[in-house]
Amino acid sequence: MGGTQLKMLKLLLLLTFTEICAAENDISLSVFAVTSKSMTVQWSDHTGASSYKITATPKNAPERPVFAHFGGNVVMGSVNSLSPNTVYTMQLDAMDNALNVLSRAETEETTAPDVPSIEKAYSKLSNSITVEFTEVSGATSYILRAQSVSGSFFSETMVSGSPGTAVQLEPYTDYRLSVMSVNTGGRSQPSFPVQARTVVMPPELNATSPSNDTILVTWPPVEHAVLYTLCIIREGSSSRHKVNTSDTMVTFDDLLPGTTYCIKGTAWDSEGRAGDDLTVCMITRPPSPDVTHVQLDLGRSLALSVYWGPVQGADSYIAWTSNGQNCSSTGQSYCFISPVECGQNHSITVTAYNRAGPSSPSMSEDYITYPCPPENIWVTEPSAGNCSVVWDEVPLVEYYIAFIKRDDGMEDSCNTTETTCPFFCMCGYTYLTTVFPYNQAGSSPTAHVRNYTTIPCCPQDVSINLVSTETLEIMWTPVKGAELYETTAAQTDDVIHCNDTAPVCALSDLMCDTAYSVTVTPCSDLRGCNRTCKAHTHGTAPCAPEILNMTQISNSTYRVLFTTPNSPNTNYTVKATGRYDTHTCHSRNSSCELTQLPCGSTYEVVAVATTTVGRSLPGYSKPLETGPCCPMSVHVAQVTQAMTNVTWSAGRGARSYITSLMSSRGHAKCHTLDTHCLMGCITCGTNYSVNLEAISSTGHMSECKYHGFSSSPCCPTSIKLYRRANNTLRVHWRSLGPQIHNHTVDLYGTGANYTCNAAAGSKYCDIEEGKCGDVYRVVAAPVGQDGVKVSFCQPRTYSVHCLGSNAGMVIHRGRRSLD
Ligand SMILES: *C1O[C@H](CO)[C@@H](O)[C@H](O)[C@H]1NC(C)=O
Ligand SMILES: *[C@@H]1O[C@H](CO)[C@@H](O)[C@H](O)[C@H]1NC(C)=O
Ligand SMILES: *[C@@H]1O[C@H](CO)[C@@H](O)[C@H](O)[C@H]1NC(C)=O
Ligand SMILES: *[C@@H]1O[C@H](CO)[C@@H](O)[C@H](O)[C@H]1NC(C)=O
Ligand SMILES: *[C@@H]1O[C@H](CO)[C@@H](O)[C@H](O)[C@H]1NC(C)=O
Ligand SMILES: *[C@@H]1O[C@H](CO)[C@@H](O)[C@H](O)[C@H]1NC(C)=O
Ligand SMILES: *[C@@H]1O[C@H](CO)[C@@H](O)[C@H](O)[C@H]1NC(C)=O
Ligand SMILES: *[C@@H]1O[C@H](CO)[C@@H](O)[C@H](O)[C@H]1NC(C)=O
Ligand SMILES: *[C@@H]1O[C@H](CO)[C@@H](O)[C@H](O)[C@H]1NC(C)=O
Ligand SMILES: *[C@@H]1O[C@H](CO)[C@@H](O)[C@H](O)[C@H]1NC(C)=O
Ligand SMILES: *[C@@H]1O[C@H](CO)[C@@H](O)[C@H](O)[C@H]1NC(C)=O
Ligand SMILES: *[C@@H]1O[C@H](CO)[C@@H](O)[C@H](O)[C@H]1NC(C)=O
Repeated sequence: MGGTQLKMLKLLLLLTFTEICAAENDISLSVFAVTSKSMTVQWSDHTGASSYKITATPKNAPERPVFAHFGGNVVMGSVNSLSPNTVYTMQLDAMDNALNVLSRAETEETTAPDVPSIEKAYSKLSNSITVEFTEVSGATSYILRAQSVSGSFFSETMVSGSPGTAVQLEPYTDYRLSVMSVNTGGRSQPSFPVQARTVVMPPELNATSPSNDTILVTWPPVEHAVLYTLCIIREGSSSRHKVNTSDTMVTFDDLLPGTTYCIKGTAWDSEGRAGDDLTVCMITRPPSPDVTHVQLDLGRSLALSVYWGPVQGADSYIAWTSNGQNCSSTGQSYCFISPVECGQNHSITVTAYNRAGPSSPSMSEDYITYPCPPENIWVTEPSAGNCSVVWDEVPLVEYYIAFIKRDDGMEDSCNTTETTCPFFCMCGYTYLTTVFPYNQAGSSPTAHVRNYTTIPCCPQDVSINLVSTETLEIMWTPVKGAELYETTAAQTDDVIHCNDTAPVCALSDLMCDTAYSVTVTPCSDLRGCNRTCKAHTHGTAPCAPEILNMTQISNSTYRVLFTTPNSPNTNYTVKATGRYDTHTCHSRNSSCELTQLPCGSTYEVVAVATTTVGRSLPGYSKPLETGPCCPMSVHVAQVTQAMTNVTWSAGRGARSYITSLMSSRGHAKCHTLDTHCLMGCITCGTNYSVNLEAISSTGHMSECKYHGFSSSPCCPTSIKLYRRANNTLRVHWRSLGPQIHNHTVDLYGTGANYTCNAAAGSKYCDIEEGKCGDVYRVVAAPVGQDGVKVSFCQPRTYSVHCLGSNAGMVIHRGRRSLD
């Protein structure tokens, strides 16, 4: 028991006293300490007590009680001469001066067992001494007390029996050792002490394996040691090797690599006592492994798998690449270096490790990674359709495989050692190209993709329709890859007419009768426009002809003159549309004739040009009015010798008429709204031509010719009536004009009427029975060729004298003749 334990005991004591004082009236009793032969009790102070008596009565033994007396100011006392290992009833009596018992208390306790005795004390270990002692009855345990001879060390160790070991001792130090027995009552007195010395400490071996076949053992010198013994045993073997040395370092060589050796070290003191031993086990460094296989793995990222043969005694392995990457493994004989870059040419070594350190590295193994994909890929198209994928050369390549995928799924590829791959590239497609370079490590799992879009193809089925005379509608089926179509018409100085995404365009406001060269150019945003599309020519409708003038060239035919604004070979059609009918004429030059137009009609005349392309717009219309119709019949009736009554039927379209009778000897004319007219100044016996002009309200005139008219023969003049000698009457006249007409003379006398005829050329005629003195009305008239007598010759009245006068008296009652 050290000093600290004592102090604890004192503190306990103090606490107990405090409790006792608290119980003021009743006296309390407790056992403070026991030994094999005594028992020490303590009690609380009782007021008024002048002395205390302690009685120790063995409880189960026939021995006599033992007493002890103490003064009134004492609160602790011992009873001696007790038997060891015996239960005693302890009684305390507090008494006054008259020895009256004031108060009493009782308790029970056992005395400690008997004192044991040491038989032998020796040191096997540098920090302990083992003590063999005799055991005593009743002891529940023993306390081994060790005290350094110098007195600086004190320890008590509880042991259950013999032998017991005192521990925590200093090496190579002398100690005094004694033993105490213990039971429930307390501990006995210490035994007779024995002196013993601890042995030297073991050498603190420090084993290292500087190489795969050596173990170096070093230790610091042990105090009081003069010699050391080291014994090495290979694990799992029974052969051992012993080395004695006074040095503090031993090297064991020719050992197996990666193998554990245990080394036991013992130090000896000058008295030849071996100290305790210490065993250290150490493994030699592992042998170098062999790289068996290096392989590239294509996982999520490129990794290098390194495989090696496992070696004995290795805890872990580290594989190093020549560019400083590493991986390690414990347990498995492979590891992965990741990420590994493409296009590398390096070597790898593997080193095994155990706690002794690393092995020598393995032989290095070369490896290459697959080539990096070319940084730049591009597509060239030196001429339309002839494309090539071209790429940068990359190192460590055996061959390249280039893939070309068209956007409709068609694929093409090249396996080449060159850096170009030609392929046919159709217009209007997008091509995705990529290049994978290969070497024996394989190929990069990823590669750059370059897309290339060709210029869109020209639309194949461009259809051009003339939708109106000046508008062309162009339609085509959309082509792949075209986002916009530019439609141009060459005649319009390359003006773009449509820029549209729709496959239709209307070119309007074009010039008539012009051939336009229409080009549809498909354009894509990426590549621009295909300027090689061929033009499609289509003409516009002919220009509209204009009617210049219309001339009547016969009673029913009109010549129409019009402009010819179109190219030769254009057909022109003139169309006259009337209220009841329509007339047309065609021509390739600038005029045509409308025939059989009825008189007295009005027409709208329009000219239209026609070519194979189409029809022009109609030109402006011009009105055409045919002349009024000539009356169907004209009748000329002579009213008097100098006057005719001309009558005619109405002519369609005519409002007024000019009628004229013409002869070489003069003419007569009248202008009237009526269908008849009287005309004077007619010369008898003359042939007249009969003409009529029918005039419409707008002034159009038709000239009409009719059968000629002959005026009647002239009435004779200078008619004389006279009496002949033999009572006959003679009528004499002069006749005008040719003497070709017979004459008839009628005499209307107061007595009788007479008639006589005269042959042509004759200038008189005679009447047989005339009476003188009578008055006669004489009408001499020529007889026409038709035998009809001219009716309008004027009568003359004569009175015939009987007296031989030759001539009658003329009573003039007629009109003047034209002559
Ligand atoms: C009457 O006389 C004329 C001649 O003077 C003659 O020629 C004629 O014959 C006569 N007539 C008759 C009936 O005699
Ligand atoms: C053992 O020896 C090595 C080298 O000789 C030294 O580095 C190490 O500190 C030593 N260890 C001990 C516990 O002495
Ligand atoms: C042990 O190491 C040496 C070099 O220190 C080396 O030459 C030898 O090959 C190694 N032995 C084995 C088995 O690895
Ligand atoms: C490409 O060509 C090389 C050498 O000519 C050949 O070894 C390889 O198998 C070919 N690859 C393919 C995918 O055809
Ligand atoms: C092609 O490349 C262009 C730009 O380089 C990109 O915008 C386009 O999306 C790509 N097209 C395809 C089909 O990959
Ligand atoms: C334009 O289109 C034509 C016909 O579709 C095609 O043959 C030609 O290659 C294209 N032009 C270009 C430059 O691709
Ligand atoms: C049509 O588009 C082209 C470019 O694509 C442009 O040069 C041209 O001016 C456009 N024409 C019209 C009429 O918008
Ligand atoms: C009709 O027009 C033509 C050409 O202008 C001209 O030569 C001709 O004289 C005209 N005719 C008439 C009757 O006006
Ligand atoms: C026109 O004149 C011709 C003779 O020149 C004649 O036969 C025809 O009947 C006439 N027609 C009209 C309508 O006057
Ligand atoms: C013009 O008309 C003629 C006869 O009607 C026809 O044969 C010819 O084909 C036409 N020409 C054109 C260009 O219409
Ligand atoms: C002329 O003839 C017409 C028709 O026959 C008749 O009505 C008219 O009175 C005649 N005029 C004269 C002066 O005879
Ligand atoms: C004229 O009279 C003669 C006889 O008297 C007759 O023979 C002739 O036919 C008449 N001529 C005409 C034109 O009437």
